[in-house]
Amino acid sequence: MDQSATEYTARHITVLSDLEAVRKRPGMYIGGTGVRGLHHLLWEVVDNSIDEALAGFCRSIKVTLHKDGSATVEDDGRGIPTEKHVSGKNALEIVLTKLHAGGKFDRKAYRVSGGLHGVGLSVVNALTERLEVWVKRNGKIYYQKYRRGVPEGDVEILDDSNETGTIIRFKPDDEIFEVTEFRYDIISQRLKELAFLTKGIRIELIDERSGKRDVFYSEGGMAEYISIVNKNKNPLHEVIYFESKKNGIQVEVAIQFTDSDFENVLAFANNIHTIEGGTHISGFRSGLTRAINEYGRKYVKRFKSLTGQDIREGLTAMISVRLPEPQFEGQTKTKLTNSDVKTVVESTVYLEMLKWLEKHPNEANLIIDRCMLSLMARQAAKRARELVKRKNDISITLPGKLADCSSKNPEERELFIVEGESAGGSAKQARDRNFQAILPLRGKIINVEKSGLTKALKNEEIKAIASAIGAGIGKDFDITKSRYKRVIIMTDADVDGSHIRTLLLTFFFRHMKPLIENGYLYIAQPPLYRVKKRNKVFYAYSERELEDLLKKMGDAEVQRYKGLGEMNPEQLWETTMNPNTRILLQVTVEEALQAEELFSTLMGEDVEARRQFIIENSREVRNLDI
Ligand code: 0RA
Repeated sequence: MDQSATEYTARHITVLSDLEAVRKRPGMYIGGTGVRGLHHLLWEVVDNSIDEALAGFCRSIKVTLHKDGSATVEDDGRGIPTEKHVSGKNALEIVLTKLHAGGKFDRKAYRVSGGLHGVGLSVVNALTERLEVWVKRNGKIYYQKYRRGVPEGDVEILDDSNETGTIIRFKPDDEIFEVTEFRYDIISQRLKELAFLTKGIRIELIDERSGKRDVFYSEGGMAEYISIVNKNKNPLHEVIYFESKKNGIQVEVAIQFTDSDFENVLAFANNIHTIEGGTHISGFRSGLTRAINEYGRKYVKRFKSLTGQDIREGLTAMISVRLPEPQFEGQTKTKLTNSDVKTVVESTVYLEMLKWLEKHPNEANLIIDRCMLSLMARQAAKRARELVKRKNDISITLPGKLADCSSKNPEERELFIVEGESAGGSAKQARDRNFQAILPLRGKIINVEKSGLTKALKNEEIKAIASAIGAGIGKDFDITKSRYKRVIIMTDADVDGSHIRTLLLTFFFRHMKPLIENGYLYIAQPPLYRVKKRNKVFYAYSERELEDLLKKMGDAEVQRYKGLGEMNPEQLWETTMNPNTRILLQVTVEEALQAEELFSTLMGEDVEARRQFIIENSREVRNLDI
């Protein structure tokens, strides 16, 4: 056999085997084939463009969602290399077909965006029905197209051009993905986040399916983000911002203290939101605690040593680190574990913060006063808690409105938290009183994001929930004492219901986090419609399900449930409470955090935006796997 023919076959085989590996186990590369995996394709391409921006070569990115289900990402970076590779192939084809293309074209080792996704464009290519790429570089426009990862021809030159950049258009493969529809809400939220993380970059999002369009651009980046988050709070000073680079680790921090009771620290590693924290957060905390204590001891009369907790009450901050090989662990792979990051962040925060305090003595005093106040409040709260514990143990006096269940076996006991008296009444009739308890909430529960634990504990509804569960609250919470194995939030499928659900999620997240971490917290899914034809009855849990049902059944009698109270007890039992037929949504830390984040940060006090969000998402929670 002739030499070049063998070589061709060998090369051909590796490309095919890379492709097959990815198509056989897509989950290994993109984490799954649901909504999350689908969007990973887009993040992989966008992260490449962001990398060009971070390297200083790209100023704008445009993402277009097309009517045919494909998406285009366009940037004005250097363009993917189009030189001839040693193998004789065009580098562009190598980048798009070889796993970890290797050597000069493999940017994995030093890429700093998307460490979680960083799987390479060849993975995207392998999982798409078709992909087209245009590269403007060296005065030309290069083009190539692929089908399910296989080139449909060589790289061609289309035209001359004096611009540079890359355009990638791809359509996710419906043989691979369970869902192939890109979601505007998910994409716009992430692009907005990326714009704040990469100051100066312009990111445009166009949805040709709906006509929606957004442009995200932030001159001030993280500092601007912090001032938006704190828009409706009372900041004690201008946003503090600093950055550093040591041992290949780049650190950016924005800090602002407010007079609110809450800590809000957002952390990112290589642009990934590290929900589970990690070494960058611990470095930040110890650096900040050291700087403030040192300043206080040096310059403040009658100063008392402050704990990290005292210092962080009322603190809003954002930390972003970028490093070559990030390591992630944890349930959602969002905990950064590189140990050298802690040292670098700690020393940067300590030095820069101390320097800032010394330069701004008036603001420094305000901050120290604020921290001392937390210290006193903490000590007072501790005394009060001890008193309460002795006087009436929270777990002994059950709330009057609780309709408890009779089973003594904690493994099967369930608590339904229901909004309103009338829904509470239906639920009491519907339940299996052997193992299901009902706690109706009367008034609105307060927004714990805006008030501390002391205030929260004065709220009747919160007190009732805490005593029914009987496992304490805040630092004293002990999951092993929980009187129920499942705590189920059951609210109406309307705006008010979503609002209450969000408030409850925020409360549980802030003050009973182990309940979520251990998988005890659930959301009930009542149906939206009852569809009846002759004597057959069906339930629809979304608008789409209703449409599908009506298509199948033709003419039928449709009843819309405006609230749980409108269902008779049998219907409520069958659709929402019976363990054999109901659909429960288990709440994860990620979801609770998302609810809280949406609530407390980006939207702030923008009531209309918040209302709109709740309307759009009140049913979406069923497939919130992002
Ligand atoms: C490999 C090497 C270089 C750039 C890129 C890939 C690149 C990839 C994408 C994907 C979307 N936009 C992109 N922009 C650039 C470095 C090129 C050089 O050294 O000139």
